[in-house]
Amino acid sequence: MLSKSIEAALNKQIRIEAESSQVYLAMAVWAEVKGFEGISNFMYDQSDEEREHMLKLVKFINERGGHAQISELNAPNISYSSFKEMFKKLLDHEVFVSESINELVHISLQEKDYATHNFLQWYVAEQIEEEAMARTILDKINMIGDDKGGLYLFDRDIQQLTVSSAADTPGGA
Ligand code: OFO
Repeated sequence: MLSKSIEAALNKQIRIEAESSQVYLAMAVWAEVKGFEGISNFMYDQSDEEREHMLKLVKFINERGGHAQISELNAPNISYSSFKEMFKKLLDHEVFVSESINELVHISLQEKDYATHNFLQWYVAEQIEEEAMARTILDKINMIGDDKGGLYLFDRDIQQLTVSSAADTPGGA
C-alpha cells in the first residue's frame, strides 16, 4: 500500500513523463516538417518510450492501492532555431527528469518504501542510458555545426543509433 506522500510524488512523475512524451512529439513534428525523416522518427520513438514510462507508473500506482492521476499538461515548445538547440533541450530535459527520479528514490528511502524503491531502479537505469544517448547526439551535432551536408548524413545515421541502442537493451522500453 502506498503512503499518501509517495502516491503524490509518483503522480507528479506521471505528469513529467506525459509532458516528456509531448515535448518529444513536438520535436518529431518540427523535424518532420523540416524534411528530416531520420531525426523525426527518432523523436517519435522517444515520445512513445516516454508514454510507456508514464503507463508503467500508472499501473504501479493502481496495483499498490493508489489512484493514478491523469492531469492536464503544459504545452511543449513547438519550434526551435536549430537542431543544435533542439538536442540541447533534449539533454536538458533528460537531466531534469533524472533529478526528479532521484528525488523520488530519496523519498522512497525516507519512507522505507522498498517496493517503490525497487520499482524506481528501472527508471534510474533508463535515465543513465537516455542521458548518455542525448550527450552522444549533442556531441555529434556540435561537430556538424551548420553544415547542411553533415546534417543530411546525421539524419540518415541517427536511425543506426536508435537501432543499436535498442539492441543494447533486450526487452527494454
Ligand atoms: Fe526520458 O524520461 Fe522517462 O523516464
